[in-house]
Amino acid sequence: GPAGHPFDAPTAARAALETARRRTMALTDPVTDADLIAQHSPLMSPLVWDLAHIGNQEELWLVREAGRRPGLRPDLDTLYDAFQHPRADRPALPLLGPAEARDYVKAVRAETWEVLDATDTSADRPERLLADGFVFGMLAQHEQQHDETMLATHQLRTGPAVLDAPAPPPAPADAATLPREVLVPAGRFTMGTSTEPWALDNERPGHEVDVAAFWLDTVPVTNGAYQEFIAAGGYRDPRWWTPEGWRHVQQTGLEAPLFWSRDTGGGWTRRRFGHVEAVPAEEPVLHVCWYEADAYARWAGRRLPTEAEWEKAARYDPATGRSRRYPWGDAEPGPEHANLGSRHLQPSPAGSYPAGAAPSGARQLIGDVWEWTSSDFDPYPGFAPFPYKEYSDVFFGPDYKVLRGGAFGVDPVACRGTFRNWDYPIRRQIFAGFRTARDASGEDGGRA
Ligand code: AVJ
Ligand code: FE
Repeated sequence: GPAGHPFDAPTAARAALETARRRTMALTDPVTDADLIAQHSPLMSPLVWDLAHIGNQEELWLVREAGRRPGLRPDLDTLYDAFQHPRADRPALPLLGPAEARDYVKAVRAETWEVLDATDTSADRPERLLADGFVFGMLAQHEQQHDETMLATHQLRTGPAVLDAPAPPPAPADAATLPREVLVPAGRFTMGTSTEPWALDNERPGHEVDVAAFWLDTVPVTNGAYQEFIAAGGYRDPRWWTPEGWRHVQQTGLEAPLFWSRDTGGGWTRRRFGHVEAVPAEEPVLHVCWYEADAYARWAGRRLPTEAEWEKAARYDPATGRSRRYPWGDAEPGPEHANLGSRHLQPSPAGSYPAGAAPSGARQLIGDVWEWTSSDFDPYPGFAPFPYKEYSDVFFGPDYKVLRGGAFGVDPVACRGTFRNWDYPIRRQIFAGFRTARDASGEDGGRA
């Protein structure tokens, strides 16, 4: 593990897999069979597909690959291969029913524990799949990623609420007086990682990147600020949009974030996991697509940060010249650092988590909302697909934009300063917001 952080792979693997499974069950146990089978949006799979897909991937990688065992239901592989069946077609497949899917994931997990007990996960073993228990960490992250997808399905679903969580704490007293933006000085930093044990292939290898000085919003753009863009006619003015974005707005009639409605007084309400409520002005905006984020930034006289800028702001420590695992240092995320792990079912108010601030003073880089960056999803120099091309390699290119930082519904195991997410620039059902940036060239004298 990283210097100074002894890593107990079997203990970490067991805990991460148990946490993921508790969450999977919490997202499916309170749902009726009819609702598990139903397709709540053509963008999403039926929940029962995600459930059995989680089990099938675990069978494939932990039972068969890591455990060298015959497996339980290799006949299910094609049914639950995401590349063979687009989401919209999945309800028509002969899927396992809710009870069968629950039995299946349980049976797979029982074998997983036997495999874990029998596996040497020491850091120095030459099989990269098993060293540091990587493949167990990979499957815990896979399950958590599908849990987040299931959370998005819950949000899209109409009808009575089934999920509940306490509201996040109010913003700290200094939130109202934070500087609008923070300066990130010019210079090289290490982007990505070659040492983080459970980092996925697209986060590797660590490499030096030179970043010019720039200013970054101290906190994510809030609902209140975004409402000013709406009120200023932002959705009706082509000056703020890329040509593709403008075409998209014209075709779809976008006029506000997904799940927002105008109330009778001209204000905004939103639907959030089955509850309708006033849109809270101080909360980071959520459910906007890349085109909306990009247009808002241009309207504000700014731009989205590049992926390298975002990571430098989140990881670079000017005092040591090192890149940290998280904005606050190398310690695992705790409730004082970030809104992660579905403790709450909404972002925390802008300015929250001073203990999670980066050296620059930027807050909430980790947690609350995924943050759109201006960057396409491209491989780092020296990238090698591992352990399968379909995790990242087949998605590289200009079709996808990178998101960073993780949202309230992301588990810490699938979130770190190097973690990369990606989606199409039109997507809004994901838990995405953004912050803006601007060049600081000539202002800080940072370049020799
Ligand atoms: C990294 C979130 C884009 O959900 O499509 C799940 C993660 N990969 N199963 C996705 C993933 C394979 C992936 N994202
Ligand atoms: Fe998957």
